[in-house]
Amino acid sequence: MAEIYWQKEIETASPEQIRSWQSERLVKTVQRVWDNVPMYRERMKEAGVEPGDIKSVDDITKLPFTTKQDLRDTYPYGMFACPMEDVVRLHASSGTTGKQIVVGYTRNDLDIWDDICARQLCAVGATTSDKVHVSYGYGLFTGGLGLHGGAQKLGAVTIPVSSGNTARQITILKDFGSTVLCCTPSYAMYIAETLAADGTSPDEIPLKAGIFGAEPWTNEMRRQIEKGLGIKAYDVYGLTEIMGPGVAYECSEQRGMHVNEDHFIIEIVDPDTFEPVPDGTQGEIVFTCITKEAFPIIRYRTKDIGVVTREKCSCGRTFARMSKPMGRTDDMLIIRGVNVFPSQIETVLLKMGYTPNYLIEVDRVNNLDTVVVNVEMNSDNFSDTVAHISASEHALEDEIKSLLGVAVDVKLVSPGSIQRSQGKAVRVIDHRKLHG
Ligand code: DLL
Repeated sequence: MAEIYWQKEIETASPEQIRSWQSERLVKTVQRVWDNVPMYRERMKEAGVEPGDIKSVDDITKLPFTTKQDLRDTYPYGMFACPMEDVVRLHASSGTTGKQIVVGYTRNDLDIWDDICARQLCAVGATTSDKVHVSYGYGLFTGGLGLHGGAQKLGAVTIPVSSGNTARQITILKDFGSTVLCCTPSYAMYIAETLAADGTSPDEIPLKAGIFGAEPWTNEMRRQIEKGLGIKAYDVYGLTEIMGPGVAYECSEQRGMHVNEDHFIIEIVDPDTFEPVPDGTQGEIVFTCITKEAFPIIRYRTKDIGVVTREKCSCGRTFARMSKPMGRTDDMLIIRGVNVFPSQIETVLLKMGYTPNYLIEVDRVNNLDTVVVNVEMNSDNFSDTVAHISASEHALEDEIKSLLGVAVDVKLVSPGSIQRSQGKAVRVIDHRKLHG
């Protein structure tokens, strides 16, 4: 497929040009937050830094980090860097715990957001002839309106379906002839499953590509979605605090997501010492927004774990690429001293022929952490014989133990018994937190 760009000169700019944009924009942003956001001014004073000390992108490490707690402490509008008259949209995110956080956008911020989502759409081959079916939730969540804005700016036919009512999603896919689907990967799996149950072959719908993100998903899951929907599935990354979807986007090479470096600076830091780590080393992803007017955030610790590379990509884009985040530091399970991400368990399950319908339950019994991985059987590996089920459970337990080094109990459950998700899937229930 020929690569299509939305803003070719920017997406293929030289590394020197990108650094020069970043330096110029970082300097301006630091001055903007110093002038308008008391929290940043205080933090910078505490760190002994003034706007004049920030002359280029190399000086970014002099600036203090921002955390979700800072956003909660300044709730709702304490970190806005422009007068409320200039704000034209609010979004919010509650996360799994704690008070929600509120972010704002000026007209210019929305324009940039539309552009970066249009870059994503072009990178998957979408043009004005495409029909973009947006099944991310609309509302305070950024998924729906984010991709919607990109599709509309691109000039594609935008179909604002939002999430839920899966039977209706399928009718629309068929009758309206959607060609690009945008939703969470777990919802894409559910749509594929419903399509199969409906007796519809993927060849009967014109869908050709999907833009899936907002939660971790593995390459094994990508293959199942591609098969189930008869499409090519692409990853998209983003978070409310930074912008929403489109902070980083996958191209046809599918070897990491290009970070929109003309708007965001990415750093990877050691999650314990917060010192920057070299490219290629795994760590916590940190972002700085350098063009946002309403909500420019400085060195935001995302808690997502990933790797960045600046190796050349054959798609022609020059922006650095980040790996699929394997999970968040707060989703990492520490099981008897071993660190495990749910996505690593998912990789094993899918390799062994199961579907990504699973639920991990963690508990503490007699001061010992226990983990039960509930996994759905499917038509290929279904059995109702106790001996057979038990042998399959042991085979999965052995594989998880040998690949990840942790002992878990696997419980095979009947097809369809694990709740399906229409947005972000719940993969873990931690009974320890619920008791505590
Ligand atoms: O999930 C924004 C979004 C909407 C991204 C639609 C992509 C598509 P939040 O609700 O604030 O925003 O959640 C952000 O979701 O810190 C990651 O932990 C996770 N996440 C987002 N995209 C990916 C991805 C949206 N592609 C949090 N892979 C982030 C893995 C992802 N995790």
